[in-house]
Parts: sequence; structure tokens; C-alpha cells
Amino acid sequence: MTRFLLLLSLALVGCDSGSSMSEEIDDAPAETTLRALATAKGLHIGAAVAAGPLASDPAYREVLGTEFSMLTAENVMKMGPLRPTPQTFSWDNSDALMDFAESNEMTVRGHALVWHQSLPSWVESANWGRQELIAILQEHIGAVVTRYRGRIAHWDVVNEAVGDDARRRPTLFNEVIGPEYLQMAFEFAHAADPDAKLFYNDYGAEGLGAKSDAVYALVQELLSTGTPLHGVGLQMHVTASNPPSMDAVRSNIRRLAALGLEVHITEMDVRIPEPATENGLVAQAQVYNDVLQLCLSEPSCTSLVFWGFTDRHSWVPSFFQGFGAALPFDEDYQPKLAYQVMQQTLMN
Ligand code: 9MR
Repeated sequence: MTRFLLLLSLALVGCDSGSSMSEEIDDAPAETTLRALATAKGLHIGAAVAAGPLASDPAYREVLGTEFSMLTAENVMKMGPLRPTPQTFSWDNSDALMDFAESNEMTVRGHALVWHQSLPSWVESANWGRQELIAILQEHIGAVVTRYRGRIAHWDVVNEAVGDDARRRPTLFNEVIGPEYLQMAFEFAHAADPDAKLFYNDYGAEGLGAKSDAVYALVQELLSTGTPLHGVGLQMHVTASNPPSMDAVRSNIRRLAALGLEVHITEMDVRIPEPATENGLVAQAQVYNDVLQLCLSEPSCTSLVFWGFTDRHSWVPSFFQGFGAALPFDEDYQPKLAYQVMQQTLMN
């Protein structure tokens, strides 16, 4: 708590010095956004975007475009939303996201080409043969990556292939194609856009432990077979009261970097019990700040992406009963303590 009070006072001082600095420039407030400050430090700071408010809520668009340099699709680039039928693609929402990103000069993380959730029912319900399912993967990955070739810098190619038991998850792809579906997926993506950086993304593998060991072994194996894999996404869906040890996350990032991989924090949110209390918000701010500082201090950690940005739109309350308020902006788009403390860290 003492450390937090120090950070908070620094945050308040930092806000003042930011505004005096800004007298020299025309567009003063932009210089103290997370976006401007993180960019100056070579870090992409991003948020997952929900299609509904992106289409309909000017305040949502304003904060997103001002505060973040990177965005990712919370849902609209998953196979279910993109592929209502075997014959059709539904590009409207993903195109709208790309348009927004490009008109705001934001970089895009594509999410996610292969995942066992959010599959179309026509994929889940049929009894595929191995070659048929490989053909579906190839066609799907090829079509999506080709459509956004040169415009999506980073793709989550395979998401959550390791189970909570640290074994290969027995997904449709793993069971029908075999574990080699992973290498195939990366190769299909690489063929469609050789310049895109291709990521393996997972949760619960941020620190050290059986699952992160399994993810490490998986990416090591993929690299050893020449798979075009360039990075690992650490999702970082955590609770304020029980975050992973930052020392362990640092060790994990370093061992991945030693394999030549880039690391992105891809889906960070820090849930607290609702209704939110002062103590909860303080603990939350500390976790956000710890992860930001860690990422800034590790050269391989090049992006920090939140899973949303406003408590108005977050998957957390519907998934974790009794928890919420997990993001750096509140439901009215006001910056929370977590925002202020991160802003101060980026100013230093
Ligand atoms: O936040 C997403 C939620 O709106 C969707 O209903 C859900 C299923 O598609 O996926 C959520 O996002 C997940 C992400 O794609 C992968 N990592 C875990 C995220 C939270 O469940």
C-alpha cells in the first residue's frame, strides 16, 4: 500500500508536469495519453475492440483512437463470426475494425485464426475426415490472412492449444488432424502473408508452472521443426488479489526471448470484487503498473494489450460471478487509478 501511495502521488505530480510541458505544443492533451507516452518508449499499447460500441458509440471511438496505438478484435475475427456458412464470409465487422484502425493510424493484432471456441456450428457438428479438416483450416486461414495481408502486423494463429492440465488440449483439430495441426496453421498463415508476425497465444501461462512449461515446450518444438512462429502472447486475465509473481513472469518472458521470440501481453484485465472498493482499485492499479513496468524493462516485450478498455464493455462480470471493474477506464469512460498510475510510469 505504501508503494501505491508513492505511485499515486507521483501520478498526481505527473499530471501537472504534463500540462505545463504541453504549453509548448498545439495538441497538448494528446501528449499525455497512454498512446503518446508508450509510443515514445517504443511500446504498443492496445485494447480489444467490441464491434457494437465501435459502430454506435462516439465516446468509445474517441477514447480508443486517442489512448491506444494498437487494437485487436475481441470477437469479430474469430471463425464463428467470420464464417456463418461454409460458402460465405461475413467481413463487415472486421472490415469496420480495420477501417477504424487505419483511419486512426493504429496497428492491428489479428485474433484468432485457430481456436476451439467460437467455431461455426457447421464446423463443430460435422464428422470431418482428416484431409477435409485440413482443407477447411487451409482455406479459412488463407482467406482471412490474405484479405488483410500487409495490414495486420501480428496474428494470433493458434489460441489456447494447451489445457489447464498442461497437456495438449483435445480439440477438434488436435483429435482429427493430430498435433501437427499447429505447424500447419502457422505455415498456412505464413504463406498468405510472409511479413506478418505469427503468435501462439494462451492464458494461465504468464508466470512459471506446469502450463507455462508446456507452452514453452510447445513453441520450442514448433521452432525446432522450422515453423514460422515469431512470438508468444501471454493473455494476463488475472485477479488483483492473486496476480502471478512478476519475477516468474520476467523469467518466463526471458526464456521465450532466448528462443528468439517476441512477447506480447495480449488480453490483460485485472478483476476485482464488485462493487469496487478503494482497496480493490488500489490493488488493481498496482498489478497494471507492475505488468507495464515489467514489459517496459524487457526488450522482447513489445506490446501491452488490454481486453477492452472500459468497464462498460468487458467479458469479466458475465464470466466471473461477483467480479468486474477489470479495466483502466470506468463505465463512463473516466480513467481509473490504474490508468493514472500507468500514465505516470510512462512519463518517467
Ligand atoms: O471476450 C470474449 C467474449 O466476448 C466471447 O464471448 C468469448 C468467446 O468467443 O471470447 C472472449 O475472449 C476470449 C479470447 O478470445 C481468448 N482468450 C480468453 C478471452 C476471454 O474469454
